[in-house]
Amino acid sequence: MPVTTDRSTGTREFDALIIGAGFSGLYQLHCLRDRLGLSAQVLETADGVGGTWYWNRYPGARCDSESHSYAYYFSKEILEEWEWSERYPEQPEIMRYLNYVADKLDLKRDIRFNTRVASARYDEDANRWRIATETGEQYAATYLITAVGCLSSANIPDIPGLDSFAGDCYHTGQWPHQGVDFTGKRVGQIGTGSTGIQAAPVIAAAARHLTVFQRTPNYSVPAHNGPLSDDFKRYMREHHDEIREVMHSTPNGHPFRIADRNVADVAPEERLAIYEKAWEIGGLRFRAAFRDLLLDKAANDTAAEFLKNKIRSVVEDPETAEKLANIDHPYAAKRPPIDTHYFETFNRNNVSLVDVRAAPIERITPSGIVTADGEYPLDVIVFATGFDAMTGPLLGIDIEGRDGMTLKDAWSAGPKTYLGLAVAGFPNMFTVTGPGSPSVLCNMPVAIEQHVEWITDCIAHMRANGINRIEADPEAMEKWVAHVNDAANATLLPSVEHSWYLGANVPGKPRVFMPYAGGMTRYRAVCDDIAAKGYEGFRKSGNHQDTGRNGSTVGDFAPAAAIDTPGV
Ligand code: NA7
Repeated sequence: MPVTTDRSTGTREFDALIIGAGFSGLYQLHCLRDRLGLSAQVLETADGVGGTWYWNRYPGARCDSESHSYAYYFSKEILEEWEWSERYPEQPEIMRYLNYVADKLDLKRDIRFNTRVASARYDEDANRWRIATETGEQYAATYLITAVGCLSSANIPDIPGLDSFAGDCYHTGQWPHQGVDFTGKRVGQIGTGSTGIQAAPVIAAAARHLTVFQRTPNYSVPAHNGPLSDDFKRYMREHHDEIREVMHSTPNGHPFRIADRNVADVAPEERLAIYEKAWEIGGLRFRAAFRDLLLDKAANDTAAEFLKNKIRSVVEDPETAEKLANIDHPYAAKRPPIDTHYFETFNRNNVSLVDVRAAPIERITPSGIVTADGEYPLDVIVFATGFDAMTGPLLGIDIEGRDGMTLKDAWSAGPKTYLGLAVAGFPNMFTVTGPGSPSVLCNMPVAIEQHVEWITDCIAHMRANGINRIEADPEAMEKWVAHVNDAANATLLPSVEHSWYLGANVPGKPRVFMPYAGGMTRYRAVCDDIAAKGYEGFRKSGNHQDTGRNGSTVGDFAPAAAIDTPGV
């Protein structure tokens, strides 16, 4: 409920407005409304909760984090009540989970669905954020929290002739709710990232024919998904605290530790045995086999070679196998996919692979896709072409801070944030899992809980200390941006040319390594330290006695050399 509604303007006034009703928006609403007692409202484009998972309903959509770690850990009751059915949660099960949480915490009454935020403008005189929706509704609040997700802005390549296609076109991140019937259809799938690798086997099983258009070949490790045993479910129920402890003490927020050994520490036969075991276990755990896989190219080469040999051993046609295994980036330097029978799919006689790096896509016609090698007739095109990641959802809203500065202008050379949480010139605005934070390099719920709790504590601190305005100091922000760059450059991550971590998948997007690669444990410690020092590196104003240091006295962050294992 709004605190008040201004009768003359119809503006609904709140303490806090939250944009987005996914994992982060739901928890942020709970914290601000139920813990701090603020009037808070979530504005959400969709007609239900779920965020990224609401839209990503494509065939095979499943989380790559293991289900027992893909959950809120703030509530023992929720942990004890909810039971996942499989090792990796499928999209419909995640939707059931988020609806269960929203209902249990009675959140939906404070979420306005079917409401897309068009603009947010900071009114300095009133120290209020003024928000307008696409339908012209007006809102105002002291605090603005963006919970818009990192991968929610679909990227559809601008291929000539796209509009002329006579069949159906779908982007995996905007999938129709009624599903798509592929029976008897010739389907073309563009893209072989995590999404395409999940979707291809499921589409192939339903379609008359599937043509996969591959630009960059990709590694993938079997997920080994399956139902969870009763023993494992019992283990989960009885060991929440230990599981949380592992997730909070590893750089990537997953429920497993990264091995404390380098590739060079073991003999070649032992190394092979370790990789074989990791392949048998499957999933993202493979990359935890050695601690230096993302730090040392020679170490990475051993994993890359192992994985390429696996492709060759699975795919029967040698020419297809070579196209799939012709990978030129280090393993896990792009987001490493995990799969259920992806490479096996190319052994089906209704599946073919087209190398569009060798023969690029030239245009789309009414009847199919034309590459330099000729036309591929199609009834359906599936774009598994990814997202305008991290900045896309934020820049999709016209956000204007102090002195008329827009976020678009502030980020014209790439995103700049302090801790991925705040931007100089945008007071009282907090960006959950924003660029410059571990976000997509971490198991997302762990990153989300840390951010939401930090923001909640910060707002509580402001209210307890008479601070009515908090804003990142420009110098502290520049230091953080430099540290984010150093952290990335200490790893192999920025070495990949076509990577959405760098924004390279979107034409014209500035190439800046966006997530923080220094690891979640280190990041959490930095955030806690800054809060303990009275929100060091932030400018605060109000009727307060500032116990912390205002402005730019913030010290240097840990040097890049200290970054041992990146949080990927
Ligand atoms: P990704 O990982 O960005 O993958 C997109 C794929 O689409 C990738 O193979 C791209 O090739 C390909 N692509 C994009 N544009 C084109 C054009 N114009 N022509 C041919 N191929 C193209 O997105 P996903 O949805 O798979 O995964 C996103 C994240 O969601 C994932 O990392 C998880 O965190 C969950 P490229 O590699 O650019 O050559």
